[in-house]
Formats: sequence, structure tokens, C-alpha cells
Amino acid sequence: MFCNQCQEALNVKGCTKNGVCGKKGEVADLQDRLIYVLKSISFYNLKARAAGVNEEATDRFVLDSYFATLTNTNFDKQEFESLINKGFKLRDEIKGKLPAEALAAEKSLPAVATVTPENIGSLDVAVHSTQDEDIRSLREILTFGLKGLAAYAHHAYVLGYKDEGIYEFIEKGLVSTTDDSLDMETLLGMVLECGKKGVSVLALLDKANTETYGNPEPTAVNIGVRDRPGILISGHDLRDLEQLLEQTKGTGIDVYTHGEMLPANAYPAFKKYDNFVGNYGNSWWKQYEEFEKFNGPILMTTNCIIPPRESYKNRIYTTGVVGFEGLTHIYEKEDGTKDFSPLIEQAKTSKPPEPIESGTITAGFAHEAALSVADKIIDAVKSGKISRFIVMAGCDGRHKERAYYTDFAKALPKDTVILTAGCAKYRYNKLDLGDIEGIPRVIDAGQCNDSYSLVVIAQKLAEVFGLENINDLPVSYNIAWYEQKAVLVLLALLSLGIKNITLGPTLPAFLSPNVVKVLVENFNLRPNTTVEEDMKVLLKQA
Ligand code: FSO
Ligand code: SF4
Repeated sequence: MFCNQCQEALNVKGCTKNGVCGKKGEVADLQDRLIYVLKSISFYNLKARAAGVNEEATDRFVLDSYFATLTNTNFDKQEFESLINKGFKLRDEIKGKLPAEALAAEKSLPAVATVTPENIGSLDVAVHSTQDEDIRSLREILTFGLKGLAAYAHHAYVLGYKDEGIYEFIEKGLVSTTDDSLDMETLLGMVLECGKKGVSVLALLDKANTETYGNPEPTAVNIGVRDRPGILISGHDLRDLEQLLEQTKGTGIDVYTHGEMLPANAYPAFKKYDNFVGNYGNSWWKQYEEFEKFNGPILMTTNCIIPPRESYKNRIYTTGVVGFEGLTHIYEKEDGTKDFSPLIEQAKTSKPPEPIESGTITAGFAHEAALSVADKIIDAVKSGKISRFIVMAGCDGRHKERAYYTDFAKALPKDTVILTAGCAKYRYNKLDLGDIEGIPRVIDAGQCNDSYSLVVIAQKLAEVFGLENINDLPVSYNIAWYEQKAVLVLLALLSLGIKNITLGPTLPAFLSPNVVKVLVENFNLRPNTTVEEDMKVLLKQA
């Protein structure tokens, strides 16, 4: 096993036995093989696309199985074995449908096209096996950025929003990581193109969410509990939440969000359910303690699940791309719906959640809501009441050094406003940082899936202030990353030409010194340091 895809990679190098996340070595190896099978599928599917014989089922297979390999999503060995088998079958079907001329241009087929279920175990298929460290680094950035792209495309897909151009790019990107003829410059181009596709996928997902569930509204979200049994729902999948609310309606069972599901409380479509109580707990890594106290069933719709404790193992359920051996998985039925009755039945015999917090926090400042108070914001900037916006988006994580983000938020001058999205917010969204003329000092645009809102807000500000260059805005970036959706969001920001991003709590283990040099020279990307030092740098920018 070797895995270095997330921020918690052991010693900022890589996990070589079991992952820090709890992923077993054999699962990591199976994930590498699955990704190689996806590359093989992509090799043929690109030709199927050109010949007009590609099928939609392939898009779904690639998106879902690639997403399953994202950090903290699926730990189930059998599931990966099954996906590898299905993948080979699908690859052969696509190959069988190709017209004879589709392969005529190939003098000899590359290894990725000829891999078989019999020989895959003997091949070194991991992207990390690339010898040249810079090529390896770029292949890894691409592999992980594309993983984020697949995850966000999956989220849009389940709501019926599709984009062939994105699926085709994922296939091209996957194949390009196996092509030894590609030099650094070409791969760098692919990496930036991945960022551009990241902007497109985030825009598509934004459209999917807002057209389906309405525009989030500024909302005071209850963080306390009621005295009835509840179901806790985590992850990012709004369609799962919708179905759960529909099925629990009138049953006497309450529904609470956890982690990245918090922003769902701000959607008009979900506010009509009187059993939708609010948010329970904090970000993903607190789940041990918080799931134990919740007392009722828990539904994990996407990342981040961590290996469950025995004490709540019998009441945690997975669905969609999530998996963990021994847990009950709720499958999608033929008609695309899901039956959550096992959770509802279990909730009926569960105790109400133990209170851990009380009060409210504000959510729902996605682009529509933020722009509706644009005049107020612009006046505050013009009059000097707001001196700067700090984008502190991204992920939270379990390591102690992430206290930096709480300290940084506390230390920010009172005339600054934090723009956030993703679970990074849990490091400061309960600090009570106050407001500026009614504008909250933490503007929470939603999940990491909603990072597009931050781009829309920045672009609008640039337009209003008549700035051609987005970097001239009084906006600084102090981004926290953890997994591969965040890699994609970072590439998306770079593709928009955003410079001077501070990234932490450590730089990715998969960046070679030369690739770091390129990022510093072209984008002035910098690792975070101390609160004092970074405060000086970030407040001075532009
Ligand atoms: Fe957090 Fe986990 Fe949304 Fe990530 S829940 S860390 S960027 O997987 O997905 O923000
Ligand atoms: Fe290690 Fe992160 Fe990979 Fe898990 S996902 S094995 S913690 S690098």
C-alpha cells in the first residue's frame, strides 16, 4: 500500500501500512486497481464517444466508483472487488461495441488497454509507481483533482444535471496519467484544465441544488435538541435528505444534520418539514464522540465516514458511494428512490439525542443571499467599515495544528469578514465574531460543494468596483484542505487566475519541489505559517 492523497498522509509523505484514516492496506491496493480499470474503461470509452456508441451507464459507473476511492468514503473490501469485476465487464462490453476502425490508428495497444482480471494483481498500477518525481507529482495532482471532479459531477448527476464534457475530460485525464509521452508542460496544462472543469462542475452543481431546492436563505440554525428520538444525516447528498424528510414526516421522528449537511437547513424546500430540527455536532472527525451521544440511527450519505466504534455500529447506515464492512447499506431502488424504513424503525426504539450544545448559528449565505445584501456590503467597504474579506474555505481535520484556524479567526481585526464554505467553518462558526452593520463576520456559503458561491461573490465585487483583475479585490485566501474535493476547489481557484493563496495546514505530500516552485512562481501559492506571520501577509495583500 501507498497512499498520499489527503492532508493527513503519514508524516506528510504517505501511508504505507494502514491509513491514518483507517483504510486497510488491502483496500488501498484495491482502490489503485479500480482506478487503473477506470483508466482502461476510459481508453475505450473515448473511442466509443468518437464513434457515437458510448452509453450513459458508463458515465455513472466512472463517477461513482471513482468517488468511492475518495478519502473517508468507502472502506469495504468486497465492494472494491465487485467494482473491479464490474469494471472489467463494462470495459469489455465497450470494446465489443467499437467499430473496427476505432482501433485502427493504434499500432500496438498500451498496457492500460490490455490489462485483465488475471494479470492486474501482478502489475504495479499505482500512480505513485511513476519514476520521475515531477511527472509523478503532476499525475497525482491530476488523479486527485479528477477524483474531486467525479465526486461533484456525481452530486449533480443524482439530481439529473449532467455534462458530457466533464465526463469526457475525466476519461482524458485518467488516460493521460498512463501516457509516458506527455511532458511536464502538457500535464500542467491538463491540471489547469481540470481546474477549469472544476469551475464548470461547481456551477452545474449550484444550478442543480438551487433549481431543485431553491436558493438558501440566511437562517438561524438550531444546534440544540428536542426530546424526541431522531435520525442524524451526514455527508453532502441533498436528495437523500429530501427522501428522509419525506419518509419521516408525521412519524414522530426528528431529523438532524451533521458535518457537511449543516447548510441543508437553509434551503427553502426543507424548511417546510416540522421534524427537521437543526444541526447536531460539528465536523466529520468529531463523529466518534457525537455519534455515540446522538443515541439514534445515523445515515452517511457521502464522505466523511470514519471506522465506527462498536458502541454505535448497529445504528450507523451507509448509502450511495459510501461503504463500510458490517454496516447496513441502503441501496437505490430501480425507480431511483431509497427506502429508509430500517432507520425509522430503529429510531422509534431509540432514546432522544443527548444535548451537546444549545443556541443557533447562522447559515445560508450562498451567492443569492449574499448578493441580496450586496448594497450593504459595498457601502460598508466604501466607507471603510469592512477593510477586507478573508476566504477561509475548505476542510476541517483532526490534527491539533488546525487550532491555527480558530486562532486566526479570533485574531482577525474586527473590520474583516470571513467568507467560508466546507467543513473548515467548524473551527470558527461558533465563536460569535459579531457583525458589521448587520453583515455577519462569518458569511457561510454552505458545503464545500457550494464553493462556487464564493467565486460568484468575488466576481460580483470585482464588477461593482470596476476591477478587471480579481486579485485587486480586498480579498485574501487562507484555505484549509483535507481531501480530494478540496484539491479540485484549489485547482478551480487557480484556473480563475486567483493568486496569493495561503494553503494549510501542510502542503500536499504529492507536490514535488519543482511543482511547488511552479505553483509559487505562477500563482504565488504559499504554505501557512503562524497566525502572526500570516496575518501580516494576508492583511497586506492587494
Ligand atoms: Fe469536509 Fe470531509 Fe466537504 Fe471534504 S466533510 S472534508 S472537502 O470530505 O467534503 O468539506
Ligand atoms: Fe493516508 Fe489519507 Fe490515504 Fe487515508 S486517504 S491512507 S490518511 S493518505
